[in-house]
Amino acid sequence: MATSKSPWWKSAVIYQIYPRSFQDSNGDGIGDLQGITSRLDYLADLGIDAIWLSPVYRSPQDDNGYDISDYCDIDPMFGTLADMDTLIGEARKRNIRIIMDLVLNHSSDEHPWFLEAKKSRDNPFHDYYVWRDGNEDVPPNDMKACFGGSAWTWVPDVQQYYFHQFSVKQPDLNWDNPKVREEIYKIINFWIERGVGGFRLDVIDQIAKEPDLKITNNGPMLHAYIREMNRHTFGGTDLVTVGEAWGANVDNAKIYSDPSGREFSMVFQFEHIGLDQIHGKEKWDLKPLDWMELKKVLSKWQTGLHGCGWNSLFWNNHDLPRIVSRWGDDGKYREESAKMFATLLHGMQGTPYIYQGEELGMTNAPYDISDYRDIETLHIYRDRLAEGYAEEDVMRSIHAKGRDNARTPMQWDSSENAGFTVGKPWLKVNPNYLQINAAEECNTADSVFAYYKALIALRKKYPIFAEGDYQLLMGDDPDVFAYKRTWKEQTLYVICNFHAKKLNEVIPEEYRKGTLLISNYAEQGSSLKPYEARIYLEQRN
Ligand code: TEU
Ligand code: CA
Repeated sequence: MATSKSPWWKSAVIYQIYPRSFQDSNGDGIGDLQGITSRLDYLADLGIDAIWLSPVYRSPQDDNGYDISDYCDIDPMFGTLADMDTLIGEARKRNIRIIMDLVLNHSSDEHPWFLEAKKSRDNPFHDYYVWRDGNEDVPPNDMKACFGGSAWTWVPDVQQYYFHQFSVKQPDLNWDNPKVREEIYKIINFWIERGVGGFRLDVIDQIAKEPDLKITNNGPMLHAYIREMNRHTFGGTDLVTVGEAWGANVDNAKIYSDPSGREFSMVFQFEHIGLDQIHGKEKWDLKPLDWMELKKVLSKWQTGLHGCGWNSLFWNNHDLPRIVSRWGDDGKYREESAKMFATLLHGMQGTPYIYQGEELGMTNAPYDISDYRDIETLHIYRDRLAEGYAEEDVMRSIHAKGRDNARTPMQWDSSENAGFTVGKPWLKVNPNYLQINAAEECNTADSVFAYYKALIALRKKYPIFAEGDYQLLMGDDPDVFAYKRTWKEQTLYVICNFHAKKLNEVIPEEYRKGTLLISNYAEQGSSLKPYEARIYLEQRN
């Protein structure tokens, strides 16, 4: 429990659900809302406070729901508004809040606004989107879309190009049009009235784009738009709001998450996530993680926002590969490394996010290209082959970084399709579900699941997890990631071995003299075993 003046989300743990991959209830091979409701007891047992639900709105599913054609209805594939109300109500009974994913930078090209907008230049909806003149063969500039090709698509009926930062089916909304902003506030208030607990705002740093200047994120009007949205919707409520911002740095994160509450509760930023790609290139251009850099970056965010902003803490989401496969060991030390990463993150200040299956130590899924479904993966495969890359190099990148690594169905038990569906799953189940599944782990005292559960319980029990400051220890040590957190008469020592090797260096006695709160090994020596992690609590006087 945080202090009385602290908002609830400062001591909360948020669990992300990717609905199409969580639990299917009707055998069509696609996860749905009734499926999620049926698994709420599992989440209550884990101890989480809120669920961030990836989009379930009506959508043609070009980008798995991040292309919305009706913001105030549920896609029939996922259920109905009544199912959503049931989920919200059943979750509330278990003290779990539902956080909706708002995709406000763009809509689907099948949204009624866009269907109107592309009819004629004088259509009242035309200016809901971003258009530029040009001629059919020469786009306004050379900006590229995230999922392949130009960011500009020609519409013969209006003799103009529309702008899209993502796929051709995700036209960018024009936030400079006050009517668009009003419509957006209505949508947000619709969900607030339905009883949701907050919002995750997709690529929010890209809404104030200035395509003529080739500005995508952090446009000049960005914070003005966010503040206006805040005033007209969630401002002054106890809702949690988290802005996804690939372009955030410590300085602007303080603006986004200023404790005055003018913008958001926190931002979801990715600086640590880019540390295993070649600088200035794409995520597919792999380089080994520089572990010292990871220490530096995470520490910078911890000290940078202490007292003047708020961090989101995460390794995983629906766009990222699985952490044990990425930076840990998904073979021999799968469990130890999964627990070590959990310790490192959950010991920090901020709100931890757990992405479905992370609490089981789920791994990447190195499939053939024909087994992947993600629009981004399929594009990069085609584009890179066309550019002359060797197929095996492209596949190595996809196996390391492809988004479907995170999207394989949740592994519930050892029955067919891991208990995810009785039908044919939309994306292949990872064959390792026989060893890695929830049923097994819920019944095992030292499982990854049990470890996450214990970490969550510690955050609830000791306010120091939410409140304490941060100081990096053993900063020059190439193997140990250690830090201390101080609050009132308490100090927390978090000590982790990032590697598969047993270390020789002795951990100073001073760090080890408190009570051991948690560890991924049964016995603790003066040095660290492979991927060993510990948290000690020292109580003064
Ligand atoms: O992601 C933002 C984003 O920029 C991603 O495209 C990201 O760069 C990529 O996944 C990493 O390779 C958000 C959503 O999380 C993502 O699922 C959507 O596809 C995207 O926005 C468009 O809405
Ligand atoms: Ca279904």
